[in-house]
Amino acid sequence: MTGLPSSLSEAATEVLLADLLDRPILTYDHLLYADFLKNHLIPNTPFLLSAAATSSWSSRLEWTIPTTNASAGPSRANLTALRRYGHHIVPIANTARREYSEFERTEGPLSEVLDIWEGKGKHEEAGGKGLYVKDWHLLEEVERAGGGAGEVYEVPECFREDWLNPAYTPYPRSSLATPGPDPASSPTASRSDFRFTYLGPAGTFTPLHRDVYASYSWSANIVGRKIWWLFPPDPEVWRKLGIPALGASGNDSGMEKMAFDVRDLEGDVGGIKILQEEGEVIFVPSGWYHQVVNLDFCISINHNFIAPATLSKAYDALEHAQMAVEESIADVKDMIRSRLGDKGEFDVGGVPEWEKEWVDEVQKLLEMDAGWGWRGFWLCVRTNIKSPPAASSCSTPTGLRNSPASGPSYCPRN
Ligand SMILES: O=C(O)CCC(=O)C(=O)O
Repeated sequence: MTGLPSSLSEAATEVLLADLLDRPILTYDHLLYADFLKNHLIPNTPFLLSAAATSSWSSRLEWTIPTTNASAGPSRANLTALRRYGHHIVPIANTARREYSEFERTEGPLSEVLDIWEGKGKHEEAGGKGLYVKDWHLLEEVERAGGGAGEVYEVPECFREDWLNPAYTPYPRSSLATPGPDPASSPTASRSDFRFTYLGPAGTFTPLHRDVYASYSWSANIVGRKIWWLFPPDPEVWRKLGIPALGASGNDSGMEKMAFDVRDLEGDVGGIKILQEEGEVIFVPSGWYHQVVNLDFCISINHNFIAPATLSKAYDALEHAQMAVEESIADVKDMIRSRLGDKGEFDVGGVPEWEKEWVDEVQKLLEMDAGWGWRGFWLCVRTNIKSPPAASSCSTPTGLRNSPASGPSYCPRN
């Protein structure tokens, strides 16, 4: 891509493109909700939607400039068009600098990052070629300013039964007990929705991870190409990636051995390597680890979502996270009991006083650690049952829904 920085040499690009199979997963021009449900959501398998799915999006028309050089791809990024959002405070990862299991991260106005990429601003590394704007809540900011997400994109039909995001409601369902600053009082992007925009030069990347809450995600390339590695929840694959075995307790010990960048691993580690072309949308199944490298300057939009057909996965993930929190602060339970003494055994509405305090402590940490607790989970279920997000043609027939595991909203463990 002319003009914009890149941390990828031609040789590095060639290596990335080298062992790609032609279309290793199915690609559809259009996918009906019923087929999505039957063939991908419930079996939990990935697929691509072709660029036809995004061809009418305003962002694809406005944020791209057609190229004449075929080897540079059909378009290049139009950063000038993004300057209307220059005042947004965006999260910025420096993918050239690793910090523990993440990158060094800062926040700043989008206009400053655009300046650096366009050679007008200062950054210690020439052109800011490692800088990656990640998890920018662009759509929420647009809505908060009185606009509609339609000024940027339209959610593909098959992804409309989304229990995490406000695709068809005027305001984000920010009451889902997700952590983050109060949108009204903070100048920074809020954390209340799961609709993200990413932009960064060739070579910027997202390390190996799986998505929060056992959610699914879809990701659309507005401009540029990405390489994806997708790894199914298979014990043998996980072993090669250094991930503790499936079904191990919720305890995250051992995760420090997990690969950060799969390009550093030797031999065949399994999984699927996919080239996502400009305009295409990829579906990432729940619980699949994945890594992404930008081959060109890329702008992409993605949603994480939870669907009622597989609600029990989100329930299980939260239960595991709770077990991990309980294990990690087991000593706090004894401290509470000895502080309250006999008074703590006093029964309030069927639950001893010490247990109420312990449950509150666990839930507080769970919200910080897993992003939500049981209150947020059940609020999400109730909100979506009362006011379904999608037309009935795009929602799971009742008989196919997984009933969430029964029981009270929180089962204390001794
Ligand atoms: O595009 C990227 O860099 C990362 C996207 C991703 O990991 C996701 O959608 O879950």
